[in-house]
Amino acid sequence: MVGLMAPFTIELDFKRGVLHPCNNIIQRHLSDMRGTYLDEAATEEAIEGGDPLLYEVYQYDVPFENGQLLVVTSIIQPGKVGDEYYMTKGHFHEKEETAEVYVGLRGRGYLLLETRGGEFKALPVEPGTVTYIPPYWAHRMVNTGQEEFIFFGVYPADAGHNYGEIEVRGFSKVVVERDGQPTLVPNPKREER
Ligand code: PAN
Ligand code: ZN
Repeated sequence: MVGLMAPFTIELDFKRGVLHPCNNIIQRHLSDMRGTYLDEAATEEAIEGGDPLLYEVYQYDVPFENGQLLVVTSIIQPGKVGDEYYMTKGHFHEKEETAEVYVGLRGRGYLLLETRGGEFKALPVEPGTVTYIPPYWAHRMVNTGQEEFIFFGVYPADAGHNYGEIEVRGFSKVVVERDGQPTLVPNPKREER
Protein backbone atom coordinates (compact mmCIF):
# COMPACT_ATOMS: atom_id res chain seq x y z
CA MET A 1 0.00 0.00 0.00
CA VAL A 2 1.13 3.53 -0.68
CA GLY A 3 2.17 5.40 2.46
CA LEU A 4 0.57 8.68 3.46
CA MET A 5 2.57 11.50 1.92
CA ALA A 6 2.49 15.26 2.30
CA PRO A 7 1.04 17.18 -0.67
CA PHE A 8 3.54 19.53 -2.30
CA THR A 9 4.01 22.08 -5.04
CA ILE A 10 6.96 22.63 -7.33
CA GLU A 11 7.48 25.37 -9.88
CA LEU A 12 7.50 24.79 -13.64
CA ASP A 13 9.32 27.51 -15.56
CA PHE A 14 7.26 27.61 -18.78
CA LYS A 15 9.97 29.47 -20.67
CA ARG A 16 12.99 27.31 -19.79
CA GLY A 17 11.12 24.12 -19.04
CA VAL A 18 12.90 23.44 -15.75
CA LEU A 19 11.24 22.17 -12.58
CA HIS A 20 12.30 23.74 -9.30
CA PRO A 21 13.09 22.18 -6.96
CA CYS A 22 14.00 19.00 -8.79
CA ASN A 23 15.53 15.79 -7.47
CA ASN A 24 16.27 13.94 -10.72
CA ILE A 25 17.90 15.73 -13.66
CA ILE A 26 19.08 13.67 -16.63
CA GLN A 27 21.23 14.96 -19.49
CA ARG A 28 21.61 13.01 -22.70
CA HIS A 29 24.52 13.73 -25.01
CA LEU A 30 24.92 12.25 -28.46
CA SER A 31 27.46 9.73 -27.09
CA ASP A 32 24.63 8.33 -24.92
CA MET A 33 22.67 7.59 -28.08
CA ARG A 34 25.17 5.82 -30.37
CA GLY A 35 23.27 3.70 -32.88
CA THR A 36 20.06 5.70 -32.57
CA TYR A 37 20.58 7.98 -35.56
CA LEU A 38 20.86 6.47 -39.01
CA ASP A 39 23.97 8.38 -40.07
CA GLU A 40 26.78 6.72 -38.09
CA ALA A 41 29.54 8.84 -39.66
CA ALA A 42 27.69 12.06 -38.77
CA THR A 43 27.17 10.70 -35.24
CA GLU A 44 30.88 10.01 -34.69
CA GLU A 45 31.90 13.33 -36.24
CA ALA A 46 29.56 15.28 -33.94
CA ILE A 47 30.76 13.32 -30.88
CA GLU A 48 34.38 14.10 -31.76
CA GLY A 49 33.41 17.72 -32.40
CA GLY A 50 32.24 18.21 -28.79
CA ASP A 51 29.52 15.63 -28.11
CA PRO A 52 26.47 17.95 -28.12
CA LEU A 53 23.84 17.89 -25.37
CA LEU A 54 20.67 16.75 -27.14
CA TYR A 55 18.14 16.90 -24.33
CA GLU A 56 17.56 17.30 -20.62
CA VAL A 57 14.90 15.77 -18.42
CA TYR A 58 13.70 17.30 -15.13
CA GLN A 59 11.74 14.73 -13.18
CA TYR A 60 10.38 15.12 -9.67
CA ASP A 61 10.83 11.68 -8.14
CA VAL A 62 8.32 10.27 -5.66
CA PRO A 63 8.35 6.60 -4.54
CA PHE A 64 8.15 4.36 -7.65
CA GLU A 65 5.00 2.68 -6.37
CA ASN A 66 1.67 1.74 -7.88
CA GLY A 67 -0.72 4.68 -7.38
CA GLN A 68 1.98 7.39 -7.49
CA LEU A 69 2.57 9.73 -10.46
CA LEU A 70 5.78 11.25 -11.78
CA VAL A 71 5.84 14.75 -13.27
CA VAL A 72 8.56 15.52 -15.75
CA THR A 73 9.64 18.10 -18.29
CA SER A 74 11.91 17.44 -21.26
CA ILE A 75 13.89 20.01 -23.21
CA ILE A 76 15.14 18.89 -26.63
CA GLN A 77 17.67 21.17 -28.32
CA PRO A 78 17.18 22.14 -31.98
CA GLY A 79 19.53 20.41 -34.40
CA LYS A 80 20.14 17.36 -36.56
CA VAL A 81 22.46 14.38 -36.84
CA GLY A 82 22.91 14.03 -40.59
CA ASP A 83 19.45 14.98 -41.83
CA GLU A 84 17.61 13.47 -38.83
CA TYR A 85 16.23 15.86 -36.22
CA TYR A 86 17.25 15.65 -32.55
CA MET A 87 14.90 13.37 -30.63
CA THR A 88 14.51 11.41 -27.41
CA LYS A 89 15.69 7.80 -27.22
CA GLY A 90 12.13 6.57 -27.09
CA HIS A 91 10.87 3.58 -25.14
CA PHE A 92 8.11 1.19 -24.22
CA HIS A 93 7.12 1.31 -20.57
CA GLU A 94 8.40 -1.74 -18.73
CA LYS A 95 4.91 -2.11 -17.33
CA GLU A 96 3.35 -1.93 -20.76
CA GLU A 97 -0.20 -1.41 -19.52
CA THR A 98 0.67 2.12 -18.31
CA ALA A 99 -0.30 5.29 -20.20
CA GLU A 100 1.26 8.77 -20.23
CA VAL A 101 0.25 12.37 -21.01
CA TYR A 102 2.56 14.84 -22.76
CA VAL A 103 1.72 18.55 -23.04
CA GLY A 104 3.62 20.77 -25.51
CA LEU A 105 4.93 23.94 -23.82
CA ARG A 106 7.37 25.49 -26.27
CA GLY A 107 8.68 24.89 -29.77
CA ARG A 108 7.29 22.21 -32.05
CA GLY A 109 7.82 18.68 -33.15
CA TYR A 110 6.32 15.24 -33.53
CA LEU A 111 5.31 12.54 -31.12
CA LEU A 112 6.05 9.19 -32.74
CA LEU A 113 4.10 6.20 -31.44
CA GLU A 114 4.22 2.55 -32.33
CA THR A 115 2.75 -0.74 -31.11
CA ARG A 116 4.44 -4.10 -31.17
CA GLY A 117 1.97 -5.03 -33.88
CA GLY A 118 3.56 -2.38 -36.12
CA GLU A 119 0.81 0.23 -35.95
CA PHE A 120 2.46 3.66 -36.25
CA LYS A 121 1.31 7.24 -35.59
CA ALA A 122 3.05 10.62 -35.81
CA LEU A 123 1.21 13.42 -33.99
CA PRO A 124 2.27 17.07 -34.47
CA VAL A 125 2.85 18.84 -31.15
CA GLU A 126 2.99 22.57 -30.47
CA PRO A 127 2.43 24.68 -27.34
CA GLY A 128 -0.92 23.69 -25.84
CA THR A 129 -1.15 20.28 -27.54
CA VAL A 130 -2.17 17.62 -25.04
CA THR A 131 -1.25 14.15 -26.27
CA TYR A 132 -2.42 10.90 -24.75
CA ILE A 133 -0.07 7.95 -25.05
CA PRO A 134 -2.21 4.86 -24.44
CA PRO A 135 -0.88 1.70 -22.79
CA TYR A 136 1.28 -0.53 -25.07
CA TRP A 137 2.51 2.28 -27.37
CA ALA A 138 6.24 3.04 -27.57
CA HIS A 139 6.85 6.81 -27.72
CA ARG A 140 9.50 9.28 -28.86
CA MET A 141 9.51 13.08 -29.27
CA VAL A 142 11.30 14.79 -32.18
CA ASN A 143 12.24 18.50 -32.33
CA THR A 144 11.56 19.73 -35.88
CA GLY A 145 11.76 23.45 -35.01
CA GLN A 146 14.49 26.07 -34.75
CA GLU A 147 14.20 26.48 -30.97
CA GLU A 148 14.10 24.26 -27.91
CA PHE A 149 11.17 21.83 -27.91
CA ILE A 150 9.81 21.68 -24.37
CA PHE A 151 7.07 19.38 -23.10
CA PHE A 152 5.60 18.35 -19.78
CA GLY A 153 4.60 14.79 -18.93
CA VAL A 154 2.81 12.78 -16.27
CA TYR A 155 2.98 9.00 -15.94
CA PRO A 156 2.61 6.22 -13.35
CA ALA A 157 5.63 6.10 -11.06
CA ASP A 158 5.97 2.32 -11.41
CA ALA A 159 5.86 2.34 -15.25
CA GLY A 160 9.63 1.88 -15.80
CA HIS A 161 11.42 2.24 -19.15
CA ASN A 162 12.40 -0.35 -21.73
CA TYR A 163 14.86 1.26 -24.17
CA GLY A 164 16.50 -1.83 -25.65
CA GLU A 165 14.13 -2.67 -28.47
CA ILE A 166 13.81 0.88 -29.73
CA GLU A 167 17.60 1.27 -29.61
CA VAL A 168 17.95 -1.66 -31.99
CA ARG A 169 14.96 -1.21 -34.33
CA GLY A 170 13.94 2.43 -34.04
CA PHE A 171 10.43 3.41 -35.10
CA SER A 172 8.97 2.44 -38.47
CA LYS A 173 9.44 6.03 -39.68
CA VAL A 174 12.18 8.61 -39.12
CA VAL A 175 11.80 12.39 -39.25
CA VAL A 176 14.33 13.97 -41.61
CA GLU A 177 14.79 17.31 -43.32
CA ARG A 178 13.93 17.19 -47.04
CA ASP A 179 13.98 20.43 -49.08
CA GLY A 180 14.08 22.33 -45.79
CA GLN A 181 10.94 20.63 -44.46
CA PRO A 182 10.46 17.99 -41.76
CA THR A 183 9.42 14.84 -43.59
CA LEU A 184 8.49 11.36 -42.38
CA VAL A 185 10.20 8.61 -44.34
CA PRO A 186 10.30 4.83 -43.85
CA ASN A 187 13.10 3.69 -41.53
CA PRO A 188 15.65 1.88 -43.73
CA LYS A 189 16.70 -0.22 -40.69
CA ARG A 190 13.28 -1.83 -40.80
CA GLU A 191 13.36 -2.44 -44.54
CA GLU A 192 16.60 -4.43 -44.22
CA ARG A 193 14.67 -7.08 -42.29
C1 PAN B 1 9.40 10.91 -20.59
C2 PAN B 1 10.76 10.56 -21.22
C3 PAN B 1 11.63 11.78 -21.53
C4 PAN B 1 12.97 11.38 -22.18
O1 PAN B 1 9.57 11.42 -19.31
O2 PAN B 1 11.44 9.68 -20.36
O3 PAN B 1 10.96 12.63 -22.41
O4 PAN B 1 12.80 10.45 -23.20
P1 PAN B 1 13.52 9.03 -23.12
O5 PAN B 1 13.18 8.46 -21.77
O6 PAN B 1 12.92 8.24 -24.24
O7 PAN B 1 15.00 9.28 -23.24
C5 PAN B 1 8.60 9.61 -20.56
O8 PAN B 1 8.08 9.21 -21.56
N1 PAN B 1 8.58 8.91 -19.42
O9 PAN B 1 7.94 7.74 -19.34
ZN1 ZN C 1 7.19 7.18 -21.23
